[in-house]
Amino acid sequence: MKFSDEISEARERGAPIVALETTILSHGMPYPQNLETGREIERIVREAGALPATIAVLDGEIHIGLDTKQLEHVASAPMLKLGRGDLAYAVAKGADGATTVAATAHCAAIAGIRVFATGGIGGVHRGAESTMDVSGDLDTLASTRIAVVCAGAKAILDLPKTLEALETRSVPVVGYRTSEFPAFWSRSSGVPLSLRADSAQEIAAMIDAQEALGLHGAVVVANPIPPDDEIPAQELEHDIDAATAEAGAARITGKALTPWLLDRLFTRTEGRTLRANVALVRSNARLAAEVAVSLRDRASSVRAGARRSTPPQP
Ligand code: PSU
Ligand code: MN
Repeated sequence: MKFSDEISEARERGAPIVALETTILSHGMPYPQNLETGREIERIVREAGALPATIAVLDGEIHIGLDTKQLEHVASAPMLKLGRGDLAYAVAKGADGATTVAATAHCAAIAGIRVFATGGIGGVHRGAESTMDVSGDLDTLASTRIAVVCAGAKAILDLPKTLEALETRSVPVVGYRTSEFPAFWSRSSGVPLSLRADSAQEIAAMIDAQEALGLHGAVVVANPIPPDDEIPAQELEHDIDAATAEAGAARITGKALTPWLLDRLFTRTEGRTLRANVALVRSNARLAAEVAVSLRDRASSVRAGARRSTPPQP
């Protein structure tokens, strides 16, 4: 693993860090909007008082924190799409690859990073009862200690089944100021959530408790897209159904399916889904940074409390 100077210094002083993934840039958005988005979310994380650690595999090395040229390379050059199961291959081959939620979560967790911002997590695809297409993100979240801030799961998925699968894996999904699972481009999915938090501090307390209880899975923070940027679900339903049918007819499967559907929706909606996608990633980056800052504040107040309660040495 290669840490950027900034991130290795941040780790040493316990500064708040937010991990960011690269598959959304390299396989989820066209160039140059992807590069602009990558830069902007890094800026948002900084503004909120944390440091952005964008993660990718370059020449077989896992980079935690990218410089300007590396981010540009990720956004413009061909990249493998790396799930957790592809990391070892990319490292051994000396390849370039963008990391999915699963691979980013794994790399962030082994780097000791506790908070990660993305767009939407992968999940159970529509028609999974026959295709068995379930994103590797779900099993990774079951066994990886990280908090993932997302706008729910992409509405191209089967959202009720995705939530069921998370529940089976004991992955808590906490709505941020909502009691509904958000549907990525839309705020509402009609699928209720039983856990809700109304501040970054509450989320940080939950992450600390998850760790204190010895639970090794992720916490999923579901942050609905800001109201001004959302596309109401009923306006998208037809395009999603049509794009899903087109993918079936064109026999698009496996790793290619999610990027293909996102691209089809971008075209079908004349860029509306991309604008919404960028807006929700920005909002997730901001909330993730606030959570990372709260976690740092909690840790420093624990240390200050320990100092106060230590009896003076003779
Ligand atoms: N959200 C987006 N765009 C994306 C993805 C999520 O807005 O490109 C990516 C994430 O990296 C996620 C991956 O981990 O899609 C899931 O892919 P699959 O369904 O093949 O597991
Ligand atoms: Mn899949």
